[in-house]
Amino acid sequence: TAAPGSYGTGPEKLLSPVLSEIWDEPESWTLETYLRHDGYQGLRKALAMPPDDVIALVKEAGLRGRGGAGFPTGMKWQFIPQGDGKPHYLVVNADESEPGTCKDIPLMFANPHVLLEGMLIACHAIRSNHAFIYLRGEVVPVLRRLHEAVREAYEAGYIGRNVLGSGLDVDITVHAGAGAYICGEETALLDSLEGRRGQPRLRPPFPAVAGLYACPTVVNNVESVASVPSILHRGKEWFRSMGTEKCPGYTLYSLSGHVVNPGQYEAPMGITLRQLLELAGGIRPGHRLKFWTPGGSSTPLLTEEHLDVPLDFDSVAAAGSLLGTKALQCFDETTCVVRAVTRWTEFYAHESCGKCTPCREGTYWLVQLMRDIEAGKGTLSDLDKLADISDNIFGRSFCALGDGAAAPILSSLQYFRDEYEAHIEQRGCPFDPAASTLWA
Ligand code: L3W
Ligand code: SF4
Repeated sequence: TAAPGSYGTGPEKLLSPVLSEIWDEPESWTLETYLRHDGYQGLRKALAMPPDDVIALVKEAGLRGRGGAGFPTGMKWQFIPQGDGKPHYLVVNADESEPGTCKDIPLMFANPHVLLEGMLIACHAIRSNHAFIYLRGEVVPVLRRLHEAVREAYEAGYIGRNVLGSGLDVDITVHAGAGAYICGEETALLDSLEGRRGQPRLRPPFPAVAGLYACPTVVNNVESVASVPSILHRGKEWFRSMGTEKCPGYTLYSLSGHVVNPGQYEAPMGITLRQLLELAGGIRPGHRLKFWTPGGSSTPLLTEEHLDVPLDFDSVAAAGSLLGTKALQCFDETTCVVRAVTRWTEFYAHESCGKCTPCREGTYWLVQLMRDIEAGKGTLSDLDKLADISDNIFGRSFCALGDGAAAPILSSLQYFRDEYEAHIEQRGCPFDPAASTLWA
């Protein structure tokens, strides 16, 4: 493990373990281990500061949301009205379900206390007495670990009445969802938490104005909240010494697919996929990168020509995609792009909540067309239909799921139209499915 710092001179300098610093420690998830590594020191500092100063510090550190959109965390906290007489809520979005996205679950599993500490700091900042963790329900081991960490923190006086003698009262509730991807959308999550069917609400009003039980609510991703304690403990200059000017700090990049050593790589914002692959042993021997996703399957595909794009929100957007959740799924030249996109399209059609017509109907038709093309039963005019339906979903759907469904299709047509045409002309898939099998 290398000390946090700027990178550029060797592979070991690329890593900045902060969130993952104690993951390899024995029983890293216990309060005892966390306290041995400066645990809850950030909270102590925060409690000695007025809430607005905490918000200003997080804002000046430049932390941007790690759940996909990159919205400035401090600014979101600042939206919460003061003196409005209503309860304020903090809700942590732990419903990690985006294909390829796998950072929040290991983070909570290995070090649940860093999340709890971040939540307590956020509650102090936004003047909230009740925070929730909305966890993807399938991950029962993480649910148990969170329950145990919350119990430990209550017993030790970090959660509950008069936290560390500061006068702050905070309760934390862990809630397990029931397995719908749409409940990762912040307003659907709130509906689900209130006991209703999880479907997105119209925004505005944003949750900061009318969120949980129609009260001002901050909804933050797990990694965003877990990044806060070290900012309090080590300072905004330290945080800003890593990453880029507009996108400071470190983050978790999740490498998967045809990579020699897939896993979590914690590095400064703005590292490139080429550098990450160097750390991860590269693409499997004898093969080369064909396409990849910067942030899960909702983000437009990129190719080998984008290996040197800095992985920060602005640079990836300038390259025509989105950084999203930093789920870097890498596929080598043996992968049929039509097959990969078909699987993702089936996922979105299955997870569409049905509230709006472009997504509900459009994803159904996209699946029919993609399956036909993959099976060699498509026609060239189907490619125009695919693009047309995708255009009618993208930007015309009620929430981001629709855009996410259209993104892999539109980008794969942009970069690999010849491969779609080959399926049509050869009346079948030109690839050997066994060749691309991961870890065959
Ligand atoms: C108050 C305003 N608040 C914006 C808040 C808003 C939200 C945040 C960002 O989607 C993306 C999506 C996925 N007053 C505000 C305001 N806010 N204006 O800022 O909002 P937004 O709309 O830019 O994004 P979002 O709805 O949070 C997130 C993409 O991330 N994504 C995610 C994948 C899935 C997971 C998962 O499985 N856990 O994260 C991947 O790319 O497609 O585009 O809080 O309230 N004026
Ligand atoms: Fe539901 Fe899809 Fe419309 Fe979102 S875009 S509201 S998931 S139907």
